[in-house]
Amino acid sequence: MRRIRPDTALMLSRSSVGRWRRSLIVCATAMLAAASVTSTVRAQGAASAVTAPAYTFQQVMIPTRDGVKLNTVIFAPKDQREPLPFMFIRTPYGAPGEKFPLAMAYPELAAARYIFVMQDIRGRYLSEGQFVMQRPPRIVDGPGPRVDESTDAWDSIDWLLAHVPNHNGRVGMMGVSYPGWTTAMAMLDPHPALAAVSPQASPADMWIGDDFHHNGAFRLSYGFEYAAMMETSKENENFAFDTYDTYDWYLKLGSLANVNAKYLKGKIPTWNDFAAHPNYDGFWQRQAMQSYLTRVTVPTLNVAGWWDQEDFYGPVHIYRTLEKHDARANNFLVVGPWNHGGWRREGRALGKIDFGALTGADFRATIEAPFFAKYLKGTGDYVPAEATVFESGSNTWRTFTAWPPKEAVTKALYFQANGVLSFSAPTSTGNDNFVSDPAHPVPYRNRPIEPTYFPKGSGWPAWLTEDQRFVKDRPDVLTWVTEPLADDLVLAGDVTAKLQVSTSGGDADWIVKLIDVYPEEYAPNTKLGGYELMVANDVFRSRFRESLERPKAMVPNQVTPITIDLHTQSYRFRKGHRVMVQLQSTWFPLIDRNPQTWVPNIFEAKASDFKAQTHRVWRTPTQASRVEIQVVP
Ligand code: PG9
Repeated sequence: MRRIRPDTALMLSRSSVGRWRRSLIVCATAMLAAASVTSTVRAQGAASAVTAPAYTFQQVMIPTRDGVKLNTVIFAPKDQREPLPFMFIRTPYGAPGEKFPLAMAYPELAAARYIFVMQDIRGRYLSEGQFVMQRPPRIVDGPGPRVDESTDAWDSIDWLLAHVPNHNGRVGMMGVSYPGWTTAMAMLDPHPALAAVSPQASPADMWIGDDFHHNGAFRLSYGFEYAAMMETSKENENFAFDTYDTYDWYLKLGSLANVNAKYLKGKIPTWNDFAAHPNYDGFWQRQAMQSYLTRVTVPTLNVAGWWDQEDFYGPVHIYRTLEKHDARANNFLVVGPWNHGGWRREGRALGKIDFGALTGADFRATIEAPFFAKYLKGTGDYVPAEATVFESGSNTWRTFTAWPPKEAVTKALYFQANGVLSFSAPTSTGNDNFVSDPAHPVPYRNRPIEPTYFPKGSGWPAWLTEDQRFVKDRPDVLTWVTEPLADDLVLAGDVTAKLQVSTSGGDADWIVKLIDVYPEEYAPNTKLGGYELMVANDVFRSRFRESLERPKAMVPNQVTPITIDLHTQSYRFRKGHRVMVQLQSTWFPLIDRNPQTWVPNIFEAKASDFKAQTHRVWRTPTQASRVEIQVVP
């Protein structure tokens, strides 16, 4: 097993740790030697310099209500004279040590002066207690555990207010992904001093749409590798693959029952939970945030990335659910052209796609820092927009008074014969079909598929922007495409696939991808000629079409409606580009293989249950398969 201690990157999502750790360490020595650090960020198009003071370091064990002590580090400006607010981050990835290059990780906030506090959550790294993956909120005044991430945040804030000098009585919390989720947990039942939060890429529901499943389809490579990394020891420990291309490793694994039989031996609680709870039962429902999001307790800046490979559903869902309770207009949304946590980096490009500006630095300087300054210090004249979204394609930031925009209208892109996609419904009957063979699943990204957290670099962080031409010659991928667009087509809002499908088997997965096809001659970058960029996508496992809790077999060869939420986007398909829809049934090894015969629990399927089946996608005037998109004029 390879052990990686991401001690310099606690605030970042796990998947970005490797890259950040390397770049931060390279600069750390020089940076820490200097009394102050200057970092240049672009703010609303104009270059401006921010200077961070030097910070002191202190490490303490904060006691919580059940006696468990949490390892906590505190950085305060060395020259602090005035009372300052706290900026509090709770992480499972290891609170940093004294040499942490704070001003590189948080240039704008470090320059703006906060008392930074970073803490190992219960059971991780140097904290006491037991780690529970996404510990569900306790039932207030009810039976069950008396502590959760919300009480740990509360108790820690109480302690900080009593023991750290020269604070102004206000606390902000923020974090990306797991630390974003701990931020959201703290806001559910907030300490009175908690004055502003920014949950960034926080998961909201691990069965519906975040890291571990999408619509019940299990995210095998992510779920397996993350659970093993988190629960093999108190510190991150990557699973030791003996195969570089994990596509081969997972295929050789065979049935998911072999994971415990051959490798994990029942020792990883989260894997055991995956296997014991294949459906949307009480286990997942208790953990999901939906039922707890009943009020906006403090000003909340929700942040998401359009190409987030881990948690895109979560932050958008949290925003939308809170919005129903936001009478005082304190709930805001920002979505940029980022992968998981991409806003903590420059944000100029993702994979081969260039967004024309330092979008991460722009966000931090013009939205995040002013947001916290307003609510934690009462300074500045920042007025948050309801929704700030980056429109990729035109590469511009846009603001809206609601998301999706009130003015958006729904248009349908219909599947037609001969691979045609058009805005008019089909007039004749037919279907497109393919054989899906679990022995030869379609790779979700171009092979070789390195381990998700491969220390020497992995295609995982940017896979959603990969050129989809790599599956062009697969007979088990269906494609429909429009003519070149006569005008720009501006998608701003939700994307939904409405399919009419049948299968010769007892179950099937449906993966739909909405794609922007660049012109063959693409002047801005000739190397992107014909590029196929995924704009929206997701998977649906047929067994959950009628009920997420009680799965049901498909009736062989019966045409069945399936609706797939492809989420939401802000994207300008430029004139001359074409719009494409691709449909396939496997996305391996990100999504586990569906045996395609009926078994009650796929985690217990036998090798002989996996069978090739013929899947059909129907297009008739009355049963028209289509992708609906919300567009603005
Ligand atoms: N996506 C990661 C995660 C968050 C919460 C639970 C499980 C995984 C992360 O990057 O932190």
